[in-house]
Amino acid sequence: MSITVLKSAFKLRSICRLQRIRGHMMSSHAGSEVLSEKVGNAGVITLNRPKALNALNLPMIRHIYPQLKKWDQDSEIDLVIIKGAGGKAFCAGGDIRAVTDAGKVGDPLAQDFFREEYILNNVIGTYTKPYVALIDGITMGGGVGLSVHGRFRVATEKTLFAMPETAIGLFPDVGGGYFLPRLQGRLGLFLALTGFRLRGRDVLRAGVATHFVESEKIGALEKDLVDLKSPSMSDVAKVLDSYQHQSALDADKPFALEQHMETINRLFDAGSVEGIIKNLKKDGSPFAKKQVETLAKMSPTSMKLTLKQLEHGASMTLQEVLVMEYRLTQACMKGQDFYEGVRAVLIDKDHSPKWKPGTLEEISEQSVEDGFKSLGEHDLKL
Ligand code: QUE
Repeated sequence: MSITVLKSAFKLRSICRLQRIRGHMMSSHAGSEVLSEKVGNAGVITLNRPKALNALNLPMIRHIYPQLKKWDQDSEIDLVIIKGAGGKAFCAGGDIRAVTDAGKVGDPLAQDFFREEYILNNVIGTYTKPYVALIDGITMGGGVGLSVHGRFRVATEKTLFAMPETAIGLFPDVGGGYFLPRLQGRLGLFLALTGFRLRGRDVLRAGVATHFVESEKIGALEKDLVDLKSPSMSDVAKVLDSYQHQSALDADKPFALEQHMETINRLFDAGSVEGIIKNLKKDGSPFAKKQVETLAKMSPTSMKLTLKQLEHGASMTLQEVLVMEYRLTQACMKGQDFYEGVRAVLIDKDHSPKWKPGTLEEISEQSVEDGFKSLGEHDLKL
């Protein structure tokens, strides 16, 4: 063997070893950011980045996805539970800052993150075993994608739900185009455009959660669930129903949006963002005025994309919606508002984004349509 061949063989081995070390570091890193364990007959996933409110990053997605696939085939596992560590959040969103950092320098993370996140959302939406998301705390954006497509979503008085993406120049993704238009009346469009926050029992009343259980009972509920022997969907439902029946907190408080639902349904039915804002201004009620103020802060481009996303999504499957949303992420990565929104809200925290274009009137129908165009071989495949 020549010296050169030996040298390159040595080099190759070093590279391989380095990659193995890197792989170990990545997996142990991810191992601490997500805990997965078998407890009784249950697979339990704990999102474990409490300081970041359990915001979802790519290593976490790469841990959860294969785990869920494996457990769906594992005869020892009868149900899956997903929860957040730290007591404050289930999951406050995606690690969007890392995504925009990558987008700026053309790093593939910007494509990989959304692609793999949506593939994970689809696995949850098509899971064959009972999937229980304990959304006991902040649940926004990416955290909604980890819960809302699952069979059971348990809210508590600590649940704070929002799809706030129009504030950062994005749009309510992770299947927002699927579940939002399926909520009562125009509630989903209202939540999508304004980023309105739902709390506690209202998350159930809106149809985002399937159950409401007091936070202090969540530990006992989890124990009862993992102790079930070969439970069916309806066995799991029975346990959740019985806990819900024992939770009377805020039971006689009306839905916070109840008195506004008729207004929302009428004013958000305009078919264009300009029309909705015109309707709200004409209405002139304190509630309508407040929504005009909120919408004035949102990215005009995001609002136009969002309206179309939900209109299309209303008659699409979850899979079709995720393909559409992946196209929209790539359009947002090509524009300016996503970077500017993340800067203003998550980096500098000045909450004064300078949107481009700055007004709805400046945005052409064509530029909105372009965001929905096929990416050809780069389209998301499910
Ligand atoms: C709007 C958003 C997001 C947001 C705040 C908004 C969002 C998101 C986060 C977030 C929160 C906590 C974290 C983190 C990100 O905040 O999408 O990394 O630790 O992910 O007003 O759309």
